[in-house]
Amino acid sequence: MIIERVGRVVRGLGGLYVTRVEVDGETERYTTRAKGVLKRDEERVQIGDEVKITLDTDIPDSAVISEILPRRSSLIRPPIANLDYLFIVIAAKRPAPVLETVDKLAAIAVHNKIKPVCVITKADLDLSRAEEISEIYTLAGIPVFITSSADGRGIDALAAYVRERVTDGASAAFAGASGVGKSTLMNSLFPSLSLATAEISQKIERGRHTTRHVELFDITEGSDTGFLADTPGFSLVDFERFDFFSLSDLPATFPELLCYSGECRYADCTHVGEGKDECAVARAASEGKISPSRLESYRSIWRVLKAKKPYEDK
Ligand SMILES: Nc1nc2c(ncn2[C@@H]2O[C@H](COP(=O)(O)OP(=O)(O)O)[C@@H](O)[C@H]2O)c(=O)[nH]1
Ligand SMILES: [Mg+2]
Ligand SMILES: [Zn+2]
Repeated sequence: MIIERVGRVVRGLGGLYVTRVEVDGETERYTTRAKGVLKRDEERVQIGDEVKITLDTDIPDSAVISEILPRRSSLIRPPIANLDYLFIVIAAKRPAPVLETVDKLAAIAVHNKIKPVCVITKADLDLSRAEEISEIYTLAGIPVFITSSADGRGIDALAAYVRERVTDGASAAFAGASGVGKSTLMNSLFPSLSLATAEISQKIERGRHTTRHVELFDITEGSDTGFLADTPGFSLVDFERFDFFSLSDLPATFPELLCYSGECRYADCTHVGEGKDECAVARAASEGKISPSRLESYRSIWRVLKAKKPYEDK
């Protein structure tokens, strides 16, 4: 008998996909192939996709993804569809915090209508730096959690936030540079996940980059579950090619700067080269109403997008 089901792609498996399906309150997982057209670049199946699968109950392993349901969002890095929350992870120390990566990820999230949340890890190594970073993102209107998997700080508060919001099919991913402690943090939040971390991989003498693929995990049982993804860390080089949106999309991704841009002297103020006399955004930064580091990131992204050739501007 041929049947059709709707489910969510939770994992890639060497060209195949694991699709999670709810049937009468029971969770089933099918290893599925993608129909031919769903292997091509633009239409390629992504982890997080809601899909229709077709299978013949008389033939084992016959499940095929026949349709991708409309996406709420789709990211390139990390490669994942239908995210509702992006937890942007930065370490207070080791590796040294680079705020521009946080700002780029937050911009990408906002552009894709995904809610950004800033999570500072390793507060045990430098609490005062963690607090400084926290102030920057609080001022930017982004929720912030200061955590340490070493001493347990902030873990319960973040777990409660995740449990309350990432439910009923909602999904969230943890993203950030390699080694900031994403996998360790997810294990602290939800011990049943038991994700591989650099700590563990050193013990078993493998390489340091332990999270290689995006995978969605259920965080509760049944149909009201939320999904949580660990993602491979990226290097700063990945961010050099900032090909996620165009220059005209940039202002809306820094909402707190927009509050002041109406007061700039010239309507076409870029907030990049202009001084405090002309630019109300520069003025607000000098007065501490917005964080200078956020404005710096804005300017740096602006320059990258400005330098792109028009045909790349999509
Ligand atoms: N001191 C300290 N080290 C941590 C903390 N969280 C993670 N680490 C260490 O940071 C390293 C990288 O962690 P991992 O979770 O694999 O990072 P990922 O690449 O972001 O997934 C490991 O050696 C962890 O033990 C923390 O809160 N405090
Ligand atoms: Mg990891
Ligand atoms: Zn301006």
